[in-house]
Amino acid sequence: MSIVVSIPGVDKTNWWIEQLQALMPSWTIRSIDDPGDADAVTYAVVWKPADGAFLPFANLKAIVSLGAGIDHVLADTKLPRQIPIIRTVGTDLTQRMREYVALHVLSHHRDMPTISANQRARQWKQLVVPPATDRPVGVMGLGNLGSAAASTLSALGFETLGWSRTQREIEGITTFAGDAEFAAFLGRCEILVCLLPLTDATTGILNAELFAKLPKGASVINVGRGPHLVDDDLLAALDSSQLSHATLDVFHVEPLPSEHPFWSHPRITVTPHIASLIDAPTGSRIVAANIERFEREGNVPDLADAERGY
Ligand code: NDP
Ligand code: OXD
Repeated sequence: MSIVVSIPGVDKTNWWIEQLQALMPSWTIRSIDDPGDADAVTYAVVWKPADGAFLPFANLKAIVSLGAGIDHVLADTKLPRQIPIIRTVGTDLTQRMREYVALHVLSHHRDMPTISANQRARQWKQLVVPPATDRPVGVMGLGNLGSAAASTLSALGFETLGWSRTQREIEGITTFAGDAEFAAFLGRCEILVCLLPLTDATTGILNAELFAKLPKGASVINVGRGPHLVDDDLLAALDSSQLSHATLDVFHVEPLPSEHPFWSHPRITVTPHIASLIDAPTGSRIVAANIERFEREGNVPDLADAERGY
């Protein structure tokens, strides 16, 4: 009965091993780089595992993604496709995402970037913006995180819209579904939040064509994944003032390379993939509970659908 942990960075790996071991004393929990008896390994707990990371483990029962997204697991070209993938989600993840989305939507809504620039220039300019009730904000992706973010925005008073693959009903949110309703949704979003999973269908979805469908001067917040965004299309849309601002938490390459133009762009806010992180003390409780339940029942509610890609 053994579990391997694979997370970039020795300190983080050790942090998770320590926390998990305390909760699961009957299990042997080791780094994937020093797994001991590979045949005894039945679970792998991972964030951005190396390509082929699972090949040594013939008796894996499940792979645990240390996050809501499973794209980093599916990216493995040698992934044993039949192994179930368990997502790690929970109230902390949802709460942190609610906070991040509220913070940045409010910042766009009240034009904080301009107010901060005015302060640096010692300029007293009173900007008048509409109340939130007259500011339509759209959330792409209405899953665990998107629906929580949308409900938070609605509670703040924003006119809130949401778009998903299949039709969803969420109190206080005007919902749209699928390709057929995408343009109608986009046409109303003055602030657009991307909380989609990364799949073949959503890669590159934040592109020139989409930006052109938003009201002129709209802003974009990408908290999904870096490859949702076509970087050059964003820069062009900001240059032409079709978009006024973007907040980006996720990038094609992370950490964002120091020479990347996003770092110094006056109308881009960069955050280092911190919208909603899972910490080991809380996250390990969710991981341990999921593994123990999977052992007992062969299933957990947080199982991802690898065919669907999320
Ligand atoms: P869920 O799987 O719970 O929800 C995904 C949502 O996206 C669903 O509403 C789904 O539609 C919708 N969706 C999927 N594909 C499409 C499509 N082709 N067209 C329209 N809608 C689509 O995911 P979570 O809410 O838990 O997480 C979403 C993503 O957020 C993660 O995959 C990850 O990439 C990102 N994330 C980022 C973090 C950060 O710190 N920046 C932290 C955590 C997650 P339907 O409802 O019809 O299935
Ligand atoms: C996640 C993330 O997928 O942190 O949970 O990005």
